[in-house]
Parts: sequence; C-alpha cells; structure tokens
Amino acid sequence: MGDVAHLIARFLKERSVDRVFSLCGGHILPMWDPVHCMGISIVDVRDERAAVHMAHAHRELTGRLGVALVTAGPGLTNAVTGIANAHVSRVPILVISGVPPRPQENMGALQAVPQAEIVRPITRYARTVSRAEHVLRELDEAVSCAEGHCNEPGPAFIDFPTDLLREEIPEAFVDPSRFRAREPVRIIPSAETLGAAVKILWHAKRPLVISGRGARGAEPELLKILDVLGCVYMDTAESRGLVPEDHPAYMPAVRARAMQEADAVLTVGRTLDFQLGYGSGAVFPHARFVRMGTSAGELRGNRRGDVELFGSAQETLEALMKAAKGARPETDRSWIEEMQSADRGRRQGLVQKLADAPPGNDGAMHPYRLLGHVRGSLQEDAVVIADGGDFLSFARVALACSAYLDCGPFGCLGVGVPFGIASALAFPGRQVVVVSGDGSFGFNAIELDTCRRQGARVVFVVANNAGWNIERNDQKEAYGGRIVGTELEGCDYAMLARSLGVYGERIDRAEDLPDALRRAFDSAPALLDVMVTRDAVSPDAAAGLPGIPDRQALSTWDEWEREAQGARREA
Ligand SMILES: Cc1ncc(C[n+]2csc(CCOP(=O)(O)OP(=O)(O)O)c2C)c(N)n1
Repeated sequence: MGDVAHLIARFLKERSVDRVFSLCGGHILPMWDPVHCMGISIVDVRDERAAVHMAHAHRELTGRLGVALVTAGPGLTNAVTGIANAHVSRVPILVISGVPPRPQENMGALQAVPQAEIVRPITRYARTVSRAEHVLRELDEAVSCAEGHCNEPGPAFIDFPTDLLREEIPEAFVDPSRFRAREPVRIIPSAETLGAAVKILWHAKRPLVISGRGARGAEPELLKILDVLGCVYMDTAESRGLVPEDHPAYMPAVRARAMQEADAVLTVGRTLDFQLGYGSGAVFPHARFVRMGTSAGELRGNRRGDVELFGSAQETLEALMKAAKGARPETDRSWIEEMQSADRGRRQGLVQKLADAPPGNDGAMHPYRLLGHVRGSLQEDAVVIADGGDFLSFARVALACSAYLDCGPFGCLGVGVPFGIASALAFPGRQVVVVSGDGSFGFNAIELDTCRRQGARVVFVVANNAGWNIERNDQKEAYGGRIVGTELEGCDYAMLARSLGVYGERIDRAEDLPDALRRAFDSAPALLDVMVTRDAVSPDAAAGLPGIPDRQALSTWDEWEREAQGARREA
C-alpha cells in the first residue's frame, strides 16, 4: 500500500483536490512528493498565511475543498490569521500540518508547539493523528466537519507526526468507503413551521429577504421567492452574486432604510452579525423574523426568529413555496416602488460620482474616479477582490460584478494579493482584478513573486494614498487631529512589482487610466500604482465604523440602540 503520506495524498486525490497551497518544511515534506506524484499541483507561496488565504478563495469561488499544507511551529502560527479568517467567514478549508516525531514528544523538539490547541477555538475540528489506522477515518471526519455536515462550516485542522508520515500502512487498515465524499445533509422543516412562516411572509406589507452563505446553491429557489413575494432583497458580501444586480428586488443603496421599515424579514442561511445590527429591535424596529438555516448561529444567534425554519436553503425554500400554494402575498406595491425609485436615484448618483468626483485638496485623484475606470474595464464574468480600509468601502459600492471577495467580517487586511492569485489560478480565462489600499497591499506584497512564478494573470490596482487612511481620518476627527503612526511614505509599488518580475506602472492622472488598464490586462500579472487623495471620506468612515462604537458597529445604529435601551429602562 505504501506509507501514511501516500495515503493522505490519495485521500486528497479521491476528494477531487486539484491544488494544494503550501510552503515547504521538513515536517511536511514527506507529503509533498506523493501529493505532486498524484497530479495535484502544489502552489508554493512565500508565507503560510497566504497559503491559507488562497485555500479560502479557492473554496469560495470554485466550491471545491480548499487545502493548505503548512509546516510545523512557525508554519502553523503564520497560518493562524488565515484560519481565523476562514473561521469567521465560515469557509470550509482543510489545513494539514506536521508535528515533531513521536519519539521526541515533550523533549524540546524542533518547532514543537501545541498546534491543535492553538487553533482549536477557531476550527471545527483540530486533532493530531498519531496512529496509522486512524488516518483515513480522521481525514474523513475532518472534511465533514469543515463542510458543516449538521453544523456550521469552517476550517478543519489536522496534523501528523513526521515519523508517522513515513510509517507503512497495511492494506487492511484502508477502508475504501472513507475516500468517498459525503453527501451534504438535506433537512426540511415540519409542515407546521412552514405554515407559520407563510403566514408572516405572505401577510407582510413590507417584506425583506436577506441571504447569507447558507443560501449558496439555492439561487433558483431564492429568485422564485423574491419574484413571488415581490419584496426587497439584501445580499451580503458572503452571498454576493446569487441574485443578479438588475433584479427588481435588488436595492443595495437603500439597505438601512429597508431594515428600518421592513415588517417581516426572512434570513436565508445568514447569521445576524454586526453587519446586520445583530438583528436588534433598534435597527429593525417593525419586523417579525423568519429565520432559515442549518446551524444555531443562522437559526437563532442574537435574535430568536418568530418562526425558525431548521432546514437547508434549497429544500426549505422549495417547501415554503409549496406550503404557500394559493396564498396571495400582501406586499405593499407602493412601498416597493418608492424603495426602487430611491435606490435608482442613489445608484445614479454613484455613477455620477464615479465619473466626476473632484480631486482632494492635495490635487490627487478621488478613489471613485479610479474605481469608475476599473468598473468600465471589467468584463461580465470578472472576479473582483477588494482589500483596504477606506478604499474597500469605496470599492464595495462602486464595483458591480458576479464574483466578489473582500476582507469579510474578520476585517482581514492583506487578503487581496493571495485571494487574487488563487482566483486567477482557478479561472485562467477570466479577468481577475484586485483593488487594494496601499497599506493592505503591503501585508502579502511578496506574493507577487508567487503570482509570477505560477503564471497567475491578476491585475492589481493599488490605491496609493500614502497612509492607513481610514485610521488616519479617524485620528483627525476623534483624537484632536494628532496624526501618529498612520502615514506611509507613498512607496513606489510599481517599482516593487517590476523588481519581482511583474509588469508595473505608476499613474497620477485619471485620464491615463483607460490605456493603463488595457496595458495591464494585456501584460498580466500586472500592477497599477495609482496615486489617490487622502481627503475622500468613505461610506464606512461616514457611518462611524472605524470609531468602534460601544453597542453597534455603526454610529447611527449605536445611537438608535442607546435610545432603545434608554426607553426600556424608563418603561
Ligand atoms: C491585519 C489588520 N491590521 C490592522 C487592521 C486595522 N485597519 C483597518 S482599516 C486600516 C487601514 C487600511 O489602510 P489601506 O489599506 O491603505 O486603505 P485606506 O484606508 O488607506 O484606503 C487598518 C490599519 C485590520 N483591519 N487588519
């Protein structure tokens, strides 16, 4: 049969893993060769953190298991940020590592730290496997836990002592059924709860549907319910692209108003985290909630649903439609039309800003002008990755696309470069654009080397305002104008790119952007280092996000929350 390392490689192959993101090290090298010989490509990176970010993006965009292979000790500790990011975003990835050989256990071996214990709070599974006969069973269970079979999806971590990797494994220990991927669990709620949900949603005057990552794979059913209810729809970054942006229910520019005015909310596979005001009665003052999901977080986190539909999105939405047969939704058409018109107005306003937002007092281009040109250069199936503080906030509203990833609810600066590389490797025929603040770009800038070596055709657009601007602006506002440690030097990122063999140009004038973008797409991998103003105030900055209010993420919501709590105390 061969050794344990070959068995692990075979498991990955049987589970259709075509790419593993990794950085070499003695503790894991026994797995590298078999992985390579199985025809699985190894994307060798410059920092383990980038490997995990790449596995994350690979999973998000392809739906296939993302795998990172990191060496012991500092290899694992470097990977922790990536693991934590996947944990918060609930992304199924498998992180494999090695640990010192068993005969050296607790003796002060090279790179020995309690790895599984370090990552346990941020993983769905974290175990060290120290017996050959357990390897397949544990791998199977690790992947099931990552996929969220009957629980919340997220990262799984497994490591093996290096001597075990070299140990021969008798054929009798190999249970072939363990190679087969498990079918996802399909759950449908009871007829009674479905009926109760129909009552709330079909009698609502101002229904709002909010989707999350649990809605993935249920696009047709989601569209159907939006069409039947004729409601307002909010995607969230984790389920962006499920509903086309020209759908009549899609009104991204009036989200806060929809939350304030809705009288019924259906959440589909979405937790009520800070981005949704924790579902608070101060942010949703009139709504009854129907919550649909397969984990406790989606079903009841922060706010109990008036009806809770424990079920997988596709089957449950389908069952909900069946349960509603014959019922006529009572949606108030005039409210919908008013919302649509407000949304249209704001979106037109945005298009205008993208075309003519004025430069700052420093004479440098407004970030919206840059993003307007990027938007104009995108093909329909482009993959867009956004990273940064202010710049991410501008990009999130400015760029329309069908595939999108960003720093997510972990606010994980630095994902841009690795996310972009993994995307371009997964989709070599599509445009992949990373738009990044200059500070954020720096975290994983060295991965431009990986990008070139791997032939990943990414276009990186760095918005260079020579600062950690969203924090710098907060210092200006809230700390007596004292600017301390939030400025950068306006480094020449184009030169940095060229030094790593990537095409690079620095751009100062908006009118030079269309041609520069064309050259960048032709020469990808390529980087445009674009000088932008520090004076622009982003939507997130205006909403008070960087100030970290006490009760809510945004200052307006925080004020509503304070008022609501005050009113409760008085009552
Ligand atoms: C790893 C990490 N470190 C620090 C922060 C805090 N932070 C949030 S936004 C931001 C500034 C980002 O600067 P840049 O990428 O240049 O974008 P800009 O705000 O200038 O547009 C910082 C430091 C974070 N979210 N993540």
